[in-house]
Amino acid sequence: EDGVAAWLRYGALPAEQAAAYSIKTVTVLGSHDETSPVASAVRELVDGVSKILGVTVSLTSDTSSLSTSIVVAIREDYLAAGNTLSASATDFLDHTDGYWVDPQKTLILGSDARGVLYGAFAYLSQLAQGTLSSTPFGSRPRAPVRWINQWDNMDGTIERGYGGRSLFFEGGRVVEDLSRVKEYARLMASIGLNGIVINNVNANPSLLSEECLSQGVKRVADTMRPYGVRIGLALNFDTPRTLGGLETSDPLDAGVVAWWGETTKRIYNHVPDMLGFTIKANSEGQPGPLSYGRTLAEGANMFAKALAPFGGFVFYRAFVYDHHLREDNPKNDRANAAVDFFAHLDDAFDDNVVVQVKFGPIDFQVREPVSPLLARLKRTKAVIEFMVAQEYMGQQSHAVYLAPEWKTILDFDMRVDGRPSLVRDILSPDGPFGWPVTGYTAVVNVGRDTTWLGHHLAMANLYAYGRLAWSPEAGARDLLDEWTRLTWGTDPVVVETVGNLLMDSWPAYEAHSGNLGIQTLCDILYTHYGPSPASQDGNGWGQWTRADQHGLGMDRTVATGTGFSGQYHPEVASLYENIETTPDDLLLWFHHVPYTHVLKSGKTVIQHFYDAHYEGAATVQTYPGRWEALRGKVDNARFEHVGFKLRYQAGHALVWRDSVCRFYHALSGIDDDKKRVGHYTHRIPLATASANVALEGYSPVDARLPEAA
Ligand code: BDP
Repeated sequence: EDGVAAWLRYGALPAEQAAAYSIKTVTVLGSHDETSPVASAVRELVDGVSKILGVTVSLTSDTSSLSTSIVVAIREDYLAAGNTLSASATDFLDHTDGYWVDPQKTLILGSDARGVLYGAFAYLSQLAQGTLSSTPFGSRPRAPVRWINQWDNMDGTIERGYGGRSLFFEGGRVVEDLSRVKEYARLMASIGLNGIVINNVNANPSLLSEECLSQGVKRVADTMRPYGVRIGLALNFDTPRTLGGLETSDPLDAGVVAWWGETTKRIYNHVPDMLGFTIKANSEGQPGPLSYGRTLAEGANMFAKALAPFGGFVFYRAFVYDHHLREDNPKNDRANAAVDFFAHLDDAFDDNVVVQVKFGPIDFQVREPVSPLLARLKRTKAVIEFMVAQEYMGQQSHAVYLAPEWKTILDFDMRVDGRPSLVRDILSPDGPFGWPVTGYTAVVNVGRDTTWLGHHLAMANLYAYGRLAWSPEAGARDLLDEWTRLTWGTDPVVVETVGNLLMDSWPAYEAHSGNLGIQTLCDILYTHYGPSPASQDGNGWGQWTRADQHGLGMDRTVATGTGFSGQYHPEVASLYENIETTPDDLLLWFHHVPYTHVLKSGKTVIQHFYDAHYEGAATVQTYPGRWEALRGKVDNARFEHVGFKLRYQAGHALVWRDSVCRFYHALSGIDDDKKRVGHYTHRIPLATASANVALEGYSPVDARLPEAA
């Protein structure tokens, strides 16, 4: 198997289990054209049930043999045919996108067309996992916004993409063959995702050319619509100047306002159900309203007004910060930026503006506290931004299952006004702020590789993201087991092995890449990949570990530091302000301490650093052996692909361990109690290594570090 089918491979059930079903046909009530999600649901059921049960299932309009048919309907059509609904079914069917499945009657109902499709996928998922019982079940999403942000460039590259070239673009235009885009829409719908912004937030204005819109963007929207997936576009703030030939892009300039009005109308001509725009402005060198002396709200509202007649929304990213070093201002802290820039504008945004907030205050690090902005906007709606792309977490060369990290964010209580305010409740219309439009976005970097993400195991992250956006209270392990059964088969050994390995993976990555809240100690200046603790300080992009020979960590307290902890509501603020109550895993995020500071575990910070790096790397060392247990239990092609990646990861974890330990050993001058640092167990010094493969066109160079050469 090559992986393209991902979790929709519909593996056959063992014959004795399949024999328990007598399904022969699919029947639809009501009439639906080919582009309706109901038609997609039917196609999916015909294909999926046939493969899972090893029988030929077909679509029928004959209603005389309903006992062997799956009946599919939108609630209205079901009622119009003289049926009634139980109260429990109504609970789910009263909500947009909700569904109700009665396996005994093989009945799948949706509150709307999309709900029918979600119900069909839920039924197929349980059927394929072998977990379907006769008990009826229903579900409905906690939030209306369940989106993806692709960072695809029009030249076909993907910013932070590690799974091949773009599915959407090549050579400055939308690709001709959109078959993978259709497959992507199927995958999205199967986990409840309903929107996608198809281009990079560092946006190319030429996307808005008439040719690109009419020949390309429209086709993408048409391809994804039958799966209930609507598209949005990321815009470049300066487009009126760079594409429109105007002299300015000032959001209060009448000509600029008119230009965006016209442009928006042009887009809706081609894509009448477009979601809206995602804007990255005044961020990392991108122009924005501040460049014209206007407020961020004035900038956002300009787009909002252009979109309002069409019912569209502006997703305005809160990722606004100054990336220049301000050594003269010790309180300058990138973590403060989102609240500093946005909180005071809470009353200033139009109703169809949604602020898009990265989950942590910095940038998708291996550990971050929740962005305080999520509890500081009240009138203004917000969505959270996660990242399925593992930009800072091994970039899909490493297997790192991210759902446990996302759960630490979603389950966190922000204590707004002293009351329970879990992040996952804030991100729901029935939450404390009652935002009618809120929910989830994630940066996803699927590409043309048959693995989608470059690593078969990385797909667990995409799966879990979609399922959490629908049901944020779901458990990370439960979602993982579902994904494994669907992707690798239902053999309990497979489910157990994959599950245990991936549940170890985020803690292990944190342990060997930057623990105690110091964040991912990767090369911070561009690649964001391998270890580079030295690059963290002395630049404006960095996260400032503030490490010197005495200690490390960033003092973000109100009393003596950058004041960041004061951005939270009082109970959370005092938790982090006080070193005694700050959890160890965020200690160095909030406090600067000597290397000899004693943790709650009784260990010093530096010894914990050494131990965690060795333990984390040791865990990763076990992955190839654990994976080996699956030989013959999963298909060979995917088995080998993952095995290769895990062996690479095991090696790279040692590079991480040694690089970070050696750096802090040299800086602190404090020895490892266990005398490991500097001894590089399991590593073969380059000087003694001999090549066992002939590499044509390469010649050896002396790559030893200067002191060793
Ligand atoms: C950073 C990425 C950069 C993105 C930026 C963003 O390194 O490539 O453009 O985020 O979110 O993490 O805009």
